[in-house]
Amino acid sequence: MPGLQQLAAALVLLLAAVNAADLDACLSSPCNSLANAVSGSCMDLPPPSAGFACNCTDGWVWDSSSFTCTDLDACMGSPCNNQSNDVSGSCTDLPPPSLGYACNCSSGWEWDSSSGSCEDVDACQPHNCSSTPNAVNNSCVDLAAPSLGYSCSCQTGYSWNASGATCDDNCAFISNYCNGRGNGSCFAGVCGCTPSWAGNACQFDVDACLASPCNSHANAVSESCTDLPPPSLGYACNCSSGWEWDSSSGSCEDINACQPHNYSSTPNAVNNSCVDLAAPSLGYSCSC
Ligand SMILES: *[C@@H]1O[C@H](CO)[C@@H](O)[C@H](O)[C@H]1NC(C)=O
Ligand SMILES: *[C@@H]1O[C@H](CO)[C@@H](O)[C@H](O)[C@H]1NC(C)=O
Ligand SMILES: *[C@@H]1O[C@H](CO)[C@@H](O)[C@H](O)[C@H]1NC(C)=O
Ligand SMILES: *[C@@H]1O[C@H](CO)[C@@H](O)[C@H](O)[C@H]1NC(C)=O
Ligand SMILES: *[C@@H]1O[C@H](CO)[C@@H](O)[C@H](O)[C@H]1NC(C)=O
Ligand SMILES: *[C@@H]1O[C@H](CO)[C@@H](O)[C@H](O)[C@H]1NC(C)=O
Ligand SMILES: *[C@@H]1O[C@H](CO)[C@@H](O)[C@H](O)[C@H]1NC(C)=O
Ligand SMILES: *[C@@H]1O[C@H](CO)[C@@H](O)[C@H](O)[C@H]1NC(C)=O
Ligand SMILES: *[C@@H]1O[C@H](CO)[C@@H](O)[C@H](O)[C@H]1NC(C)=O
Ligand SMILES: *[C@@H]1O[C@H](CO)[C@@H](O)[C@H](O)[C@H]1NC(C)=O
Ligand SMILES: [Ca+2]
Repeated sequence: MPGLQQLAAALVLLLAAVNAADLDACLSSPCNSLANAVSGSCMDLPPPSAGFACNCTDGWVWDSSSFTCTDLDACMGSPCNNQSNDVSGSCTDLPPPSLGYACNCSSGWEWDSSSGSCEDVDACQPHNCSSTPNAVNNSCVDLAAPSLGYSCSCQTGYSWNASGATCDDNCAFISNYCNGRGNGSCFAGVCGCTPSWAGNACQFDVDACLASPCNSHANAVSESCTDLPPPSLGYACNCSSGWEWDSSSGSCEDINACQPHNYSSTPNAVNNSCVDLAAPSLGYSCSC
């Protein structure tokens, strides 16, 4: 039956031709209408596959069984279980365009997507010590995880109080710190100071001139104030010519020209008859 054999051979050839014609699975441009696929990216797959593949936009990968762009589950291999300082089994797949994942980290660590690991939380990022009273600006030192703390260097006279995250006065930390300062006792974190001294270690002479008291005194020279040294709490003003500062009354008094000149020694004058002339005069007169 040579006719039948020829017919079978012709059918095989025909089927091969039909198959060859069907081979370009990209003819209808399927990638142009698929979600998250790149238009015009179709790739016909070689036989025996009758399928095609699309390029997918960032974060999506081609799934050759469903012929769709799918969001890959980056958590599939449980990658967080191998991290140090992670919470085991805590993986979160990141949505496209990311192909990555994030792990929950133990307290004191945080997920860093750039390094892909749990990193020690840097407590100095919000707390650079510049706004901590009596701390040295930008002196922050992060404490190693699991601690969430930090410490600041404190200015002279202060020590770091870790529980309050404050720079507290040395007298609260160092026993006998106030000895030799003020009255030797620490009160609410400050050495008790004897009169006219102030500061955490009684190191400042209280400036009695701060409020510019000489500006409001009659016959005083404005801004001429001189702070008197401790234990005085007072000040002295320069007075205009003819007046002088009297610390007992705290005012500029008319200079008494009769003090050195009682003129018992003035020839032909009446002894102790001196009369002081009113300021601004620096003169006096005697009865003769
Ligand atoms: C598809 O991806 C391949 C491999 O990354 C690239 O060579 C090709 O240019 C892409 N085609 C389109 C249309 O984006
Ligand atoms: C996880 O860690 C184990 C043991 O250290 C190691 O054998 C394995 O290859 C790691 N797996 C991955 C995905 O890194
Ligand atoms: C990971 O952290 C997120 C946000 O804090 C939380 O909602 C989630 O339950 C945590 N997952 C695990 C497994 O710890
Ligand atoms: C310190 O922190 C403050 C407040 O966050 C900020 O204004 C300042 O620029 C920081 N200083 C430095 C040197 O980072
Ligand atoms: C510290 O920073 C504060 C606020 O930024 C600023 O007012 C102060 O002058 C700074 N102190 C020093 C010693 O730089
Ligand atoms: C440290 O700070 C805490 C909290 O503010 C406070 O209770 C404690 O008295 C401070 N310690 C000292 C020694 O000042
Ligand atoms: C020391 O100074 C403190 C604070 O000014 C005061 O309360 C206390 O009475 C003083 N003590 C003595 C013995 O002077
Ligand atoms: C006040 O008097 C002192 C001493 O005579 C002098 O040195 C100083 O310059 C005077 N100051 C003013 C502001 O007049
Ligand atoms: C007057 O001054 C002289 C010399 O300074 C002095 O010896 C005398 O006691 C004074 N007399 C009176 C009454 O103050
Ligand atoms: C005045 O005082 C002088 C010296 O103290 C004395 O020598 C003289 O006798 C006195 N004159 C009168 C009138 O009291
Ligand atoms: Ca003083």
